[in-house]
Amino acid sequence: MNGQIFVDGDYVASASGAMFDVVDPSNREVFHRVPRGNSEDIDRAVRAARRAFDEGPWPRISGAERAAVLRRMGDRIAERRDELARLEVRDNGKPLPEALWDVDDTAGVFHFYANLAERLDNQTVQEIKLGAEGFTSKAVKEPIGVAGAIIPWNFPLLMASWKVAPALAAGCTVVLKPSELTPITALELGGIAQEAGLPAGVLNIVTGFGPEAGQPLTEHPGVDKLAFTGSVPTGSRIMATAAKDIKTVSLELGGKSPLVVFADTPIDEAVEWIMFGIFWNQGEVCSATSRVLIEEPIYETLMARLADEARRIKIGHGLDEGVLLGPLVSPSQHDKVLACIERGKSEARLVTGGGVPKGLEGGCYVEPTIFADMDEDAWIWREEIFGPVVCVKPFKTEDEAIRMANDSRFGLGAAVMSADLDRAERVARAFRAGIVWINCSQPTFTEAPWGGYKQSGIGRELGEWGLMNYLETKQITTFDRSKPW
Ligand code: TXE
Repeated sequence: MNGQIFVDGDYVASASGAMFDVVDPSNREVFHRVPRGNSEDIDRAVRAARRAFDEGPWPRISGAERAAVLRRMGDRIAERRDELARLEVRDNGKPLPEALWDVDDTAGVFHFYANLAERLDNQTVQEIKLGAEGFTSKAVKEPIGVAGAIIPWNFPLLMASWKVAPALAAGCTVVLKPSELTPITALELGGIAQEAGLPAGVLNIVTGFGPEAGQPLTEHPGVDKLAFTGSVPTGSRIMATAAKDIKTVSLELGGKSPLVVFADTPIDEAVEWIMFGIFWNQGEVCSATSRVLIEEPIYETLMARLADEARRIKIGHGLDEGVLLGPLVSPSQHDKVLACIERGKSEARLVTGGGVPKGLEGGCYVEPTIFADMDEDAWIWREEIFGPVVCVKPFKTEDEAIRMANDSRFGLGAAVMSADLDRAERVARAFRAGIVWINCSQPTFTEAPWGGYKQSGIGRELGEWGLMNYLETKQITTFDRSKPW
């Protein structure tokens, strides 16, 4: 928390010395200031990363050696669990138990990729059988180079780990640009890397705004690969910029994920997962199941239960005991979500919520909000809101549910609930989405692939798929004259 960027192994002052405010969304007060990084800072960071990659040793040491550093980073994060979680609550607003969860997950991600780095030592060379006499061939996995990582504000530390840990495991070097709304915990990763013995230049962290720091990172010729999580318009801009010099990109973008509930689902379970699927992390979750489709026989009963449960959610400061819904991340997101809700009121029936909770007007709070009776072409049904707002519709048949669920430009998550597992599996296969949950919504596992179909993104993070993002495949073919031609 020293107001400096992290470049070439040390916290240093930014080029311009300019700073920007970090706001606590529970009271809209400025509680910290961080450097307003610009293209000069990015250039310095990319040069450091370039040197650390081109001259090594990081890409050339064994996976086991890299694993030891990653493991120490994970250990250090775990040791600082409470402090990092409290910083996250202050910066992002989320309830402490969820922030603790994030920090645990982050440590887990570093440990997981430490194991994969170790395994890489035996997996980098694959012999290939050729049909031609005299030739032998092999495929060799190599780190892709310098990775530029641009991340959002909904899981500030965890999103950093989803990119930094696999990139480091692969042998890449990294320039990380955290969201301007939540820069603090990601910036702490610099000190954690230092303590873990990560060589200078392998991880660099520049705070700043999208156009001033993010854009120069996407444009920089020294960057080989861009990994981005955020909105569709920014993802599209990054992809267009990357196209100029053919950088590899992976994108994890927005969603409007459906949750289909069949009438044979036990009502209590349906209530539990629908609520968690949209109200967890204030609904600021790319895979939030924000469109709920309920089979007609249980529609009225389930709607009544949902409205009742939504009204009972404890809203408040993330550090207060028993709070399930904290403030949204920032005054601008607060304004945006409230404007979405107003638009929703003009095209749907407001079942519950729809405003700022009484007594909490000083912070960026929004009531858990449920809309019903909208048309399928209603804006509120189709567009991502990224707040605690869910739209509910009834359906009559399995085919109709699948059609409505898939009728979206997004395809990140989708969920189905039914006591009939054959049907659930059938529907799961029919979804056009990258992450599908059966009889639950949202549980996320470091071992399993994460990413979207359609406009929800390109590529997969987490698991071994996340590591592949940071590896190139090289063909080495040898001709042996002594063998028959
Ligand atoms: O996103 P941006 P914002 C959605 C959600 C939210 C909306 C806007 O609907 O309401 O996006 O949020 C950096 N070149 N999601 O404005 O702009 C920026 O600094 C390079 C969904 O925060 O996508 C930040 O670090 N970088 C999402 C990151 O991009 C640029 C999570 C994300 O910001 C840039 C967040 C540029 N030109 C928002 N402009 C999810 N999928 O989880 C901005 N950035």
